[in-house]
Order: sequence, then structure tokens, then C-alpha cells
Amino acid sequence: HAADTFRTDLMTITRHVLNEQSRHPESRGDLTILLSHIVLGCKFVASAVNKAGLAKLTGLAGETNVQGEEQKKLDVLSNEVFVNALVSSGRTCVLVSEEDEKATFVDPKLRGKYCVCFDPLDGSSNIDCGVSIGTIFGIYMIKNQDTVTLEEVLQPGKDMIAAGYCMYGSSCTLVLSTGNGVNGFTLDPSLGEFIMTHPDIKIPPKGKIYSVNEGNAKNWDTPTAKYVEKCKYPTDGSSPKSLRYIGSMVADVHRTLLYGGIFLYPADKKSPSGKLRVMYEVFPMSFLMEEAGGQSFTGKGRSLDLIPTDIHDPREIPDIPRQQRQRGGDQGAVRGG
Ligand code: P6P
Repeated sequence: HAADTFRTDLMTITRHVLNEQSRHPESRGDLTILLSHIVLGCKFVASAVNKAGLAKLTGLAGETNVQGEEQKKLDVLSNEVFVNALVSSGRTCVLVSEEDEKATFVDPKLRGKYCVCFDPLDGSSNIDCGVSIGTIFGIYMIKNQDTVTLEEVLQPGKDMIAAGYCMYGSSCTLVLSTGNGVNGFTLDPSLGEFIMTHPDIKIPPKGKIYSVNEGNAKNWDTPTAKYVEKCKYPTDGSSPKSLRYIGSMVADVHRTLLYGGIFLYPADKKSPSGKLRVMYEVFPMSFLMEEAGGQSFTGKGRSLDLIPTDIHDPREIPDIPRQQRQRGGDQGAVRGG
């Protein structure tokens, strides 16, 4: 029977976002329009990532980004795609991108009320070997869009109103929260639509997996080293946890959300404030983790309470000695229950 093989009442991401909007009668639909532009960006990048090997898009673009990493063509392309999509949505006033040294203040004629912080292609060192990579984004509302300043952008993550990531792997999966739980959508390339495949994601209460770069073990502080040791040699009679580490945050966090466990990138002697960037890696992933019933903390406090001092925090800011900076402590550990 045809109806059995083709679901005819598809919950697309567009329909889901509109349903969410209807929960806010006062809404003018700005977030819906903004998200539709982000979804367009994800579709474009998914297509480019899939063709990368063929279109010779991999390999160095000859430039380096603010992190001093060699930028690959896909990075450059993805960043341009998202900046153009976000600006043309007419719903943003300031953008923070992992790829751009400075924040982008949108032309006042095109401004809207949102700030979007994003990493257009996180994990890009994995591009050439075909490991999953992803886009990570977080969305804030800005009080006065016409006079927005950088200080208003440096808000604690708990003020975010939405966050998500899109993972480009064996399938293209977009995971999104607008503050009412977490839902996952898979791109159906034949339709060019994201279809809901993971409704109401809740992280399993107990996990058997820990995810950390053990190669940094000699640089860890004692509490981190003790915790990881306990994962491997439990003293309570439970069985040891399994180690799974992909080295692409979107893939490691996605597995943690679905299977449970813990993902951590501890601060260490090499990166005293940790490596993961607060505004476009730690905040969006922490928002999603909490919305899915998990936790995210820095080892000293809740990750979403951090107040970034720089759009690329943690970044060594030579002219401001570390001890004089308001810092929320060391790096975020994204924990799943
Ligand atoms: P390491 C990728 O460059 C990234 O920012 C995250 O996606 C990933 O979790 C982390 O760095 C991996 O870092 O030092 O373990 O290679």
C-alpha cells in the first residue's frame, strides 16, 4: 500500500519552527525567518562538503584564520555562505564567526534584532579524511539593534534564545533547540528538506562512554587526571567506560547526546583556558546539552554562566594580564548526565 511506504505528513524543520513560533503569539516570525536562512546555509555547505573530494575544494586556501590555523577552502566558502545568508535574512545586527577576527556589524539598513555566533565549519582539520564535521551556531536577541556594541555581544550563554549544529557526515543531521527541548532533523537530499528524525532528544541518564583527547594526559591537572583514571579503573565495581574520541566536536557531542556519557576538553598546561571557544562552541553545545536534560560545566561552574571577555575567548589577550581578567575559570566540559 503506497501510503505505508511514503509518509505523507512530513514534519519538516520549517513546519517545526513555525509550530514553535505559534507558541509565541506575540512573535512576528523574525526567528523563523532567521532560522530558515541558517537552514539554507547548512544545505549549501552540505552540498559543498559532499562534493569537496571531487571539486578539489579540500586543500589549503593559502590563508590562515584568527586561530592561526591554515584555512581550507571549505572553511572560507562556508563562512561566506553563512555570513551572506545571515545578513540577507534582514534579521541580524551583529555576527561573530570563528573565521573572522572581528565581529561583523550588519549595514543598519539591513539590521534585525539577533546576534548569531557561529563556527561555520568546525573540525575542519578532519575534512581531508572524510570524518564528520559541522556548523555550530548560537542566537542572542539584542536590545537596541541600531546602536549595538561589542559589549552587548559578550553576553553569558544563559541569555541565548536558540542554538544548534549541523553535522555533515554519512547523513546530514541538524540538531536544534529554541528553548523548548531539542529536536534532530535529517536532510532528505531528494526533497532538499530537513525531516524530523529525532524528536525530543533526551540524553540517557547514565552513559558508558567518555570522550577526551588522551594525548593531552600529561598536561592535565590532577582532578581531570583522577576523573579519567576513574573512567578506566572504576573503584565502585562498575565496568570501565569506553573511550570514543573523533576530534570533531559536533560528532563527539552528537554521539554523547544520543548515547549518553561525557565529552570533555579540559584546560591543560598547553591551553590554560582550554581550547574550545566559548561563544561558538561551548555556549551553543552547552545550551543544547541542558535542553536535552544534560549538564555542562567548566569544572568551576556552569558553562552558560561564563561571561566572555573576547569574541574568540579563550584567546591569549597579550595586553590584558590573565589575572586581571574576569574569567569563568578553565575550559568547558560538556557533560551528559
Ligand atoms: P584536539 C576542532 O578543531 C575542535 O575545535 C573541535 O571540533 C574538537 O573537539 C577539538 O578541536 C579537537 O581538539 O586538540 O583534540 O585535536
